[in-house]
Amino acid sequence: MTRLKTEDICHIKASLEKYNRDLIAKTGATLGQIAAYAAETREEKVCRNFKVAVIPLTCGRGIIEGFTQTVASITGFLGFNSFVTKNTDAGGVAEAVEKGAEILMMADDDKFVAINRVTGRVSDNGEATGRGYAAALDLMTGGLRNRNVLILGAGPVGKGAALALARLGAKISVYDVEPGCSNRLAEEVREKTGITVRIEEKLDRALLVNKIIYDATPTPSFIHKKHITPDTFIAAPGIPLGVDGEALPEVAGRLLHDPLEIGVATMIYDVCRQA
Ligand code: PYL
Repeated sequence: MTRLKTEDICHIKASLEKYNRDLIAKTGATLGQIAAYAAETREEKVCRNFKVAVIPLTCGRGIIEGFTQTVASITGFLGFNSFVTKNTDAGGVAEAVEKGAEILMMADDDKFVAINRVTGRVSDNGEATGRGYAAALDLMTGGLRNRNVLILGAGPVGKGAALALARLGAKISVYDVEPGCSNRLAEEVREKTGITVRIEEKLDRALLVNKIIYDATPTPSFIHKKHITPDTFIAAPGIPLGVDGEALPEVAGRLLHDPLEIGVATMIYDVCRQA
């Protein structure tokens, strides 16, 4: 997982309205509707009475300037009363509870989680981001049932995507620089969904024959103009973007990519959806 930098996220708060309009143009759905679809619920069945506290954690490589404020701006945009605690770490958790927050969100270097301390629901950013982008891709393509989708990267996001895409009825193939990771992903998908995942070993060939691509890698600029056709669709939660600068204009209208928005929206709907 790529560690975000302040410059990756500092634009988000001010451009949420525009980003939401972009999503509607590409998928026909708002950020909230995409998150509701990914959380297998509907917008009106999400309880917005829960108060959300985002807690800065100083452990490991420490605070990312703007990270917790950006997370709170996304949950606020979705209608949740949200705040960033003044205190960090344990003090922040105590402050969140003392201020009556039912939803606690926090990230260290390895995990970013949302916790509903009333219902006990927990959502993990990696898995939620994978599922959120699968939902958005399904909407953008008009439905993935019986269509081939190439997943690049068999990490937590790629795995979350594969399980969600399997449930959407897509035909899945996966490529990872570590073939062992692809095998493990395929094994888990078969166990949980009975769906067979095809393992790709040649990246360039896989990119040339697949029209629907899911980039869950931290690798920059490996998807080139030669890989793009007028009916290419790309979901790219991976940071940095895998589509290179020359190819970007060719696919911009059929590309989904953001550093936090779809993942955070799916997390908060996961833990706030009514039973
Ligand atoms: C959760 C993001 C999504 C992509 N990369 C992940 C990342 O950058 N994780 C690190 C988050 C550290 C946050 C820091 C803070 O400001 O509280 N502990």
